[in-house]
Amino acid sequence: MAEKQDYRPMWTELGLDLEGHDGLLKVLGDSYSEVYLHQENRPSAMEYFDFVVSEAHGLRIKELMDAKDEGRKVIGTFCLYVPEEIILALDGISVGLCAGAEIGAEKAEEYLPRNLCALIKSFMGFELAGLCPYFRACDIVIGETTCDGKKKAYELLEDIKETYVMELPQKKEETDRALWKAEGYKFVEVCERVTGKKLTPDNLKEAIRTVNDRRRAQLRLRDARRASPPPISGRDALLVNQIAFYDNPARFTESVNKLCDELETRTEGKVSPGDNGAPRVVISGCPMALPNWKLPFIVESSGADVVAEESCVGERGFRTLVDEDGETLDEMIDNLVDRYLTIDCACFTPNPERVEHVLETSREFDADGVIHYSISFCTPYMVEAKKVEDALSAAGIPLLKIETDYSQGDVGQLQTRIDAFLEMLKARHS
Ligand code: BJ8
Repeated sequence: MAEKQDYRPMWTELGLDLEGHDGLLKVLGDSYSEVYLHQENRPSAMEYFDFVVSEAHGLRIKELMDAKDEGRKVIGTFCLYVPEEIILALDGISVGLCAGAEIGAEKAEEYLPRNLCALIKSFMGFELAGLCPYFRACDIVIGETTCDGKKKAYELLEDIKETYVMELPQKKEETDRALWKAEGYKFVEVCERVTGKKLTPDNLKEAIRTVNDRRRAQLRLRDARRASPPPISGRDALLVNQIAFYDNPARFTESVNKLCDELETRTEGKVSPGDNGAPRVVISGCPMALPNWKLPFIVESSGADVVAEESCVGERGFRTLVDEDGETLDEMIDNLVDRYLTIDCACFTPNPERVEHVLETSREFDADGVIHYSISFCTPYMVEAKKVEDALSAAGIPLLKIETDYSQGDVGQLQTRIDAFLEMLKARHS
């Protein structure tokens, strides 16, 4: 294996706080080892994803910096609604900037209220504390008018980095679709300005195919988890879907397909990292950005299998593909608009599709129960949990509602509640 490179000069150039960053890498390494590397019977193809995580702040950032040296632009995003195809078509590199760790929260709280969603505090804190090389590598960041916390945080981000905010409608009627299409065109203009390239039917068509291929690979991974016992742990599948936001799309797709080849063989031999007959759990709700592994780790360490995530880092992110039949730019933009409006974030009202999707996913994966996961202070998901609860209750599927943040302070309490929930699921079986 090649000798590990010294990335410190690159981090210095990016203006990172080297001491704090060393601390972050140490905490992440320890946590990764506990959550991932101690699993038994993992698919060997997870080796690629272990490598990506180990080089997330090293080799991947170097790739971004090398691409920038060649004149390409890096565009940061925080939400599934930002159409990545347009960035790719213009030879830009899209990176997800949502963060899932508590480190940096103290710095964030100098600017933001304490009682704010941990995801927002985390991405702000990572940047403000000089810990996020992705943020520093970006030429522009793209926000969106989803929840209030994010909207207002983008106003603060503008002081640090060029920020453009897409106006996302809150409903899905004809006028909202027209607004979203106009926003799509405005986004094209912004990306053309930043990249210095022109959107054409050819480059957009290719980008649509590239991103669809990635979604198809993620769908294949999703389908592999329907097996009983599942051939891969929920936390490994989550990790793969977290990495989708950072990795080179074509390389990622190839690696996921390779993993799926192995999973399909494992399924035939009933090889699984979990126990045969373990309760099957779907996690539904807020996204879990890297390195937020807290909940699936507790659930799986308690003897259950997490078989699906009804979340943006999960089903919601790849459920639907963009129609590849468009020929003119306008047809392709229409196809993008239609696909992106199928995303069922709780920021929309009304949002019956999401409730339907939780039910469908639970049935399709033969789930014994659902854990509804809200990040504390995330009003849209916390409120929508009631609709999810009612629908599941009518279908006879047990639900556990969890509200938590990125701290480890409530792990004991979560463990107790999850143990009790899993005991109840097991009792229903016997
Ligand atoms: S499409 S879920 S990525 S907005 S958890 S910051 S909603 S208070 S992340 Fe999201 Fe796009 Fe929707 Fe997905 Fe606000 Fe809630 Fe925090 Fe959230």
